[in-house]
Amino acid sequence: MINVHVLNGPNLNLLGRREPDVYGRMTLADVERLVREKAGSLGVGITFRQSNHEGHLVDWIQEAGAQGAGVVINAGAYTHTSIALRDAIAGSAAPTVEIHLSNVHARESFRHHSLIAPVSVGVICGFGPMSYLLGLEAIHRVMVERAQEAKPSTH
Ligand code: CA2
Repeated sequence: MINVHVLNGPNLNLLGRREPDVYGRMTLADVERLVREKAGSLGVGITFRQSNHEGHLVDWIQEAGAQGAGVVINAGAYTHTSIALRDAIAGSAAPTVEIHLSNVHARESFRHHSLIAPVSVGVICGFGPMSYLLGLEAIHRVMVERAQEAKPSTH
């Protein structure tokens, strides 16, 4: 079975409770419900976590890699600052999709640069909670393709 760890960084625990004009009214628990629903239809196992602490996110990326799982990560503001997260993604075997609720490119210039994008398979941003579902679908397809490529050919 394909397993995906959906990781959420700092302040995302506040989702739905502050800044609804930027991030919408759904809570992180609502987003988790949507992700689990979609994962059920894809037959994907989900681990869904949030932390305000960089080191926890590093530990969880390493854990996903060690388990052969994929990662969908909304690293929040650490996206723009964290060499530690970049190194964790680069050093783990976990294929990773970076996601954001907001369109970071339509916001302040300090949000335009991601330290983790170059070590991720791809980036999805600007679709609100749907970014999580698109990220899940993307990582699922990448992992299915990679598993097929790894199989010895029958002819
Ligand atoms: O758009 C995204 O998903 C972000 O990753 C959200 C981060 C921000 O630093 C990134 O540039 C883009 C901020 C997460 C803070 O979430 C809050 C949610 C509700 C209220 C306050 C903060």
